[in-house]
Amino acid sequence: MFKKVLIANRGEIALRVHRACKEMGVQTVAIHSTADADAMHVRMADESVCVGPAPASQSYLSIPNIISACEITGAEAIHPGYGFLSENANFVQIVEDHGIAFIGPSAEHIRLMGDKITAKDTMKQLGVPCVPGSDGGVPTVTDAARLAADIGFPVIVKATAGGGGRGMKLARTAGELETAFQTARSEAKAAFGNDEVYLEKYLGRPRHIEIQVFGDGKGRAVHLGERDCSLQRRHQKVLEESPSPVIDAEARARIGAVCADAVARIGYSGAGTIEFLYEDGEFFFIEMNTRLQVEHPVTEAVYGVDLVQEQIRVAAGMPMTFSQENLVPSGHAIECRINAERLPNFQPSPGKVKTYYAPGGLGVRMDSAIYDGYVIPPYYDSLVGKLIVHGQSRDLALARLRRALAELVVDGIDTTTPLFHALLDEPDIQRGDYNIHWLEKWLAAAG
Ligand code: MV4
Repeated sequence: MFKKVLIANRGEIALRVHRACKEMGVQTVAIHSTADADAMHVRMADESVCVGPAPASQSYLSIPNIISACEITGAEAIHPGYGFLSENANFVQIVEDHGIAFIGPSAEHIRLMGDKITAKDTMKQLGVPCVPGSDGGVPTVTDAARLAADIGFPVIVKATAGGGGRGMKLARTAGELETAFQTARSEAKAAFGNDEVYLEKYLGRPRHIEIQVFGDGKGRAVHLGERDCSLQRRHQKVLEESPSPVIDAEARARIGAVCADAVARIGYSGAGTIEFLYEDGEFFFIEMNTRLQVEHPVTEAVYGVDLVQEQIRVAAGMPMTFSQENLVPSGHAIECRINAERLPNFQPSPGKVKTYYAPGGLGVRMDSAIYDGYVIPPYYDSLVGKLIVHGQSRDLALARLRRALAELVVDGIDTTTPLFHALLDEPDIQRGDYNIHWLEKWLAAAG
């Protein structure tokens, strides 16, 4: 096992990784920007290194500074958390070239899944069901028109370097295709320096369901069921739950086995998430994320595991403790993302937290790095906490969520907490009857 791990992140996820390390007897090194000198992740870590000024491009994204921090402190491994450098294959290569272990998949697997065309092609070859569409890239409008006529409208044009909703254009009819194609191309060129695009049948009212997978890097892999992440605003998840209200044990076992088999066969190492659109009882692969996700705690609650400790073990060359038959889901978990944002427009609301009181009690987990008197800097994303509840049934989890939200106090700034109280009053949410468009429609109707 590693003696010392550097955590290349900030906020709640840096604390999350620190906690996993301490329980394993591992020393931690925090990195921080000048804006984060008073941050909880710095206070809690065994050591800390300032890696640059406030802008992330000069601190949390500065590869030379982070490598230097490792060398100065003698950290043997880096945990990237999510965001920042977590899916940067170039970073992973540099880390490994310096004899430092990266706690995550190989640079090759990150690169493979980062290119959405090769990811989809790979998954299709491995027997994972995919959205009908082009086989690979579409070079010209003429090709796009011929393919779209085949697939049937509406179609969606996606950038191979995109993902997470970036670089997509919808064409409802043949008349809209040329504009969609050219716009997708030029936006992709500008945003990613890569204008390659592909075509998919557009699904009108799917749910976003993702499968958590975990591989040991030696050809063994397991799945840990699904998360339903359909409640999103502008491609940002707002609330996630596991299990999905629409997936039964048989469907879970079937798609889970397909996913575990796929990642086993590519020799994948560590945590990964296979994203699907789910419509009319069918799964359609869209993307794979090669990182620990924000919403991993709902899976941890339902399966009773520590995904971060397992990541660290596998990165240290130790065997995976998971086996498929020992991974038995129990109960229902829901996560609410508490953002420092002002409703109804979700404008960022950084500033001083006067009072913070975290909810507690049975089945309640609050992952946050804020504290009384903490000043939320304006430079980073607005997530300030995740409230995760677990109960024996979905109805009990919803009741527990209502109770825990009522206990939460974050004074001095605006947060998205009132949104969750309102959502819990909605019959559709209570029934689990929602798709990827539900939240935006509801917010538009609320004005
Ligand atoms: C789609 C789609 C409909 N049909 N692909 C958006 C994020 C990216 N990961 C994939 N996205 C979508 N791809 C086909 N073929 C609709 C979306 C989509 C979406 C997906 C998941 C969650 C929220 C969404 C909101 C708008 C569009």
